[in-house]
Amino acid sequence: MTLLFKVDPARGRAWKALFAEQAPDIEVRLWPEVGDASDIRYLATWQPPEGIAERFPNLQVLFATSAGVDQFDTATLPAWVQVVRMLDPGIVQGIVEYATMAVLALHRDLPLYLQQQRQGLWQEHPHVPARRRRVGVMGLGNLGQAVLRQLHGFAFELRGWSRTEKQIEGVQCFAGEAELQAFLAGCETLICLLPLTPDTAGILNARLLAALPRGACLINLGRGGHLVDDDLLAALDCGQVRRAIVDVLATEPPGPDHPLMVHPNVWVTPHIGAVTHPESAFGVLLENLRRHQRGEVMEGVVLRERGY
Ligand code: NDP
Ligand code: OXD
Repeated sequence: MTLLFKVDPARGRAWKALFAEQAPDIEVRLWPEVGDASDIRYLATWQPPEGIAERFPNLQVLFATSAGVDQFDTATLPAWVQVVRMLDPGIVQGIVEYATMAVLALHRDLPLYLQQQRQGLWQEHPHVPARRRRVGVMGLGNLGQAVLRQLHGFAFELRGWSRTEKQIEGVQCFAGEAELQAFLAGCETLICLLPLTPDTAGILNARLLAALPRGACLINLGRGGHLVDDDLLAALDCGQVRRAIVDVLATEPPGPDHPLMVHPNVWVTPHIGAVTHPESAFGVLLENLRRHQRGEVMEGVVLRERGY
């Protein structure tokens, strides 16, 4: 049972050490030292190599080391290869921290106060209590729901949107295209935590932004492919969107003069919303390997026809 990691060298060494210590029966190899490629049953990676099917004829499971799997072209994989996304509790923690930081920064007008400080200005603005701020989350999966649980503690008025109907305590839930406009109409701060699929590509566009209350804020933690950059820039420039915080861009890294990088009302971070740490992710990966070895269903299996 050989598991190949194609990850950065430091993380690769950490994964290998964890397996050697806690699951020595699983042989771990680190890319590019593949050895006999026909031994490889499991591949764990963020960026897959070209031609997986031809290169690893006995591959059974492709484990993403990320929660998102849009970087994999599943159409090129044989039908028997299962694709599994990463359900690392460390990723959940990272996204909850980032989303909370971003929502609170916008709620407490931090960008404005920092700008004032640079201008030497000591000026207070009216304070709106959290219970009168409406925050919405697109994507009510592992991450979206964890973010809502945390925000519930601050008493924000919460709503969420997903493909299928949900019931979440303290959250007004909306589902599907038919309820999207009604959902958006109550999002003064909108957080995108959707997976990138053919259905969600470009979803953060002019039509969607126009459906938000005037002066709303956007936080994109999903993928750069969700956002139509020019539509956001136009919405910022006309005041429909007040501020945006984006952790992901369609092309990463962007050039230093990317219009979102230089816009005064946009904060950009370099895709650091969450980072997979071998220490926190090891338990879930090992449990899935054991499940697969026992012929059981693994956690986080991607449904190819759904794209997530
Ligand atoms: P999940 O698969 O657990 O949840 C996805 C959610 O999106 C589900 O609620 C699903 O609806 C909803 N959804 C999918 N397609 C649609 C659609 N067409 N219309 C409406 N809702 C839809 O994913 P996670 O929560 O684990 O992760 C979400 C994404 O977050 C990842 O795919 C990745 O892109 C991004 N991410 C970003 C990180 C960063 O560092 N910035 C880190 C980690 C993840 P339903 O429940 O009905 O199926
Ligand atoms: C992920 C990410 O999907 O880091 O895990 O973006």
